[in-house]
Amino acid sequence: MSYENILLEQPENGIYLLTVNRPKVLNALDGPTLDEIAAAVAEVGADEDARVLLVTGAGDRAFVAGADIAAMRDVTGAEGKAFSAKGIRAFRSLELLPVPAIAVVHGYALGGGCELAMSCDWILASERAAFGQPEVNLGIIPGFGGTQRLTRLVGRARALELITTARQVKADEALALGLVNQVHAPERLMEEALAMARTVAAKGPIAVRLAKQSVQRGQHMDLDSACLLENDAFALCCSTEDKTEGMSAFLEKREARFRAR
Ligand code: CO8
Repeated sequence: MSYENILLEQPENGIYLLTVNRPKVLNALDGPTLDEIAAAVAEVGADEDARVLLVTGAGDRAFVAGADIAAMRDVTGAEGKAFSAKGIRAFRSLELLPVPAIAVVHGYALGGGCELAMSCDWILASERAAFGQPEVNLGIIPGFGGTQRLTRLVGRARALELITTARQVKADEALALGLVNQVHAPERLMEEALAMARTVAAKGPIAVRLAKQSVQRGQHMDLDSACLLENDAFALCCSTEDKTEGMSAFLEKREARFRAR
């Protein structure tokens, strides 16, 4: 499939790279871009050989500087609701992508950009990254799930402080808050992200998918239901050839050759 506002590439077997590609407006998200992100996520989700998705922004200034303000200025309440719902759907599909999605954030991740990053399973940031939910500066609130995901990631008090003051946090503070997993020098960021993607891609593919499903689905359930979900997923792992291969490889002191069976 061809895209105009994003790039979808496969730099290595099983590793996809989605780049939001509107650098002139710091990769701001308009309706067509959200549609393309949703379509790309569906494309990756349909590929049984997919192992990991990296998500980034074009250029060195921004991951994504938010929803496109020019596209939003004159929207009515109903149109704003539809635009917000489009983003919520696209980002939820990313969160529920069967394989891990890693946000690779250099520069600004503001508003919808911070929301996009938080919809990935975890975030790697460059030392120059800056995160924030500046929507109240514009007389709106986050509308692509930011009030919910930021709260779940950093807690209610910190989320409300950041959302109501519109304060930006730099990479080191984002790391301390638990918003990002790792911080790297800008010139090392993509190589570190690819190395992490390779690490994940080398593990048992069915196990990785079931681990993601258990965490993402289970975190919104009560503990007993969530543990039952894990219990079923564990049983499914035990029925795979990969489980026999992984354990045999360990006992025979060799590398496992997983076949996603
Ligand atoms: N939308 C549209 N254009 C943008 C955006 C944006 N979010 N961000 C930057 N641009 C454009 C600028 O207008 C500028 O265009 P031009 O060259 O034609 O003047 C170009 O990108 C470069 O930007 P700057 O010149 O401003 O670059 P600076 O380095 O001076 O500043 C900043 C960088 C600090 C990132 C600054 O551009 C900025 O503050 N951007 C806006 C950040 C923001 O407020 N983001 C939140 C947007 S609202 C949102 O995301 C809500 C999500 C939920 C929506 C729900 C639907 C209703």
